[in-house]
Amino acid sequence: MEQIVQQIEQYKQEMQAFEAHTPDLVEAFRIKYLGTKGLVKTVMGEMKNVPVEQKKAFGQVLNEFKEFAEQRYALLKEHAGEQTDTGTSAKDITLPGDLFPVGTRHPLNLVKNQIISIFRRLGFAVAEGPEIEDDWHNFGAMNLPEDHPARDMQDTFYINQNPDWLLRTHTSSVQARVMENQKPPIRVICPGRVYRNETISARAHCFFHQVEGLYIDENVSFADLKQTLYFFVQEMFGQHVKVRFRPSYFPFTEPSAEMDISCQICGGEGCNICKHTGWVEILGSGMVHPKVLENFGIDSTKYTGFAFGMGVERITQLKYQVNDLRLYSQNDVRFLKQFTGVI
Ligand code: 2NL
Repeated sequence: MEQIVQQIEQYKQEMQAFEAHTPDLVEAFRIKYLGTKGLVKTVMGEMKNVPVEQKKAFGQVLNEFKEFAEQRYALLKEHAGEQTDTGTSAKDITLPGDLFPVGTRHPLNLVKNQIISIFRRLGFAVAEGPEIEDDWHNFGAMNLPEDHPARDMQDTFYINQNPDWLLRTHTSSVQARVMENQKPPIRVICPGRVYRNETISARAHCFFHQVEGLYIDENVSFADLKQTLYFFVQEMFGQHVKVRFRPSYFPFTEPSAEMDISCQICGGEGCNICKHTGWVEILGSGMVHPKVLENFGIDSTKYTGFAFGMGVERITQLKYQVNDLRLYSQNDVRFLKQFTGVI
């Protein structure tokens, strides 16, 4: 087998050196290598002489040889005529060129940009921060007690222990940095990737994308929270959307509430997406806990604030009916291409 492999290598070198400036020469190449009595066919005939245990490896060599010959032929064919000195070309150079395939924006980025533009109109600035955080900015400052389950190794990816560095589990850490560096009034949203140690499935992933928001000033009330978030979903989903708030609990807000919108799939009639309730949860929110304010030297008797956090995947799922989280990171162009034309 070694001998024949060497022979193949030699043929490949010959093919590489083969020059064909005219269609006749290209045809000669085809007959010599790819014709019914060509060298590729001849070499393939050697398969019957190869011992059984080497057949698989030899098959691979053969396939690769055949592809090489075909590619070389295609290339010669394409360039034949280009270097003729007759002054005429086989190509019509006045034809319009081939269009470049144009990519699309990722659906998560489309939705993130829409969210940002809605809050921009309400005067929110955009802040970004590191994905690797320390314990204080991710947990401590947010009023999460030492024994809170979110701090558990099972839930959080730790990069280092003592001092603790971790992959941020929410973008509250960015808002913590804003509060560290700015005085109220503060009005920011923080979009970004966050990480949680989850087993990957259609409904859970080890990373997802959040937009959190924070508004601190004098006299900021729960009514402001409700109206801001109501405005947001109307801009995002349409004027007809209904909202409801349910009491909830987060260590960093008090009181806390989750916001549901009327199901965009069935219009509130009841379907699989809303589990036949007519409502789907889209975000968590609440009035910033006084301890969180005080952690940054903000006088909680003078200032109040509201905050919220939403998952970009969730909003995208509701807007575009994407029902498997894994699609977002598989980079399958059949999925991504469906968002062509959405700005
Ligand atoms: C959720 C819930 C929430 C916040 C995030 C926040 C940030 C600061 C202070 C207080 Cl700096 N709160 N963020 C508040 C309530 C809920 O997220 O389910 N997110 C996907």
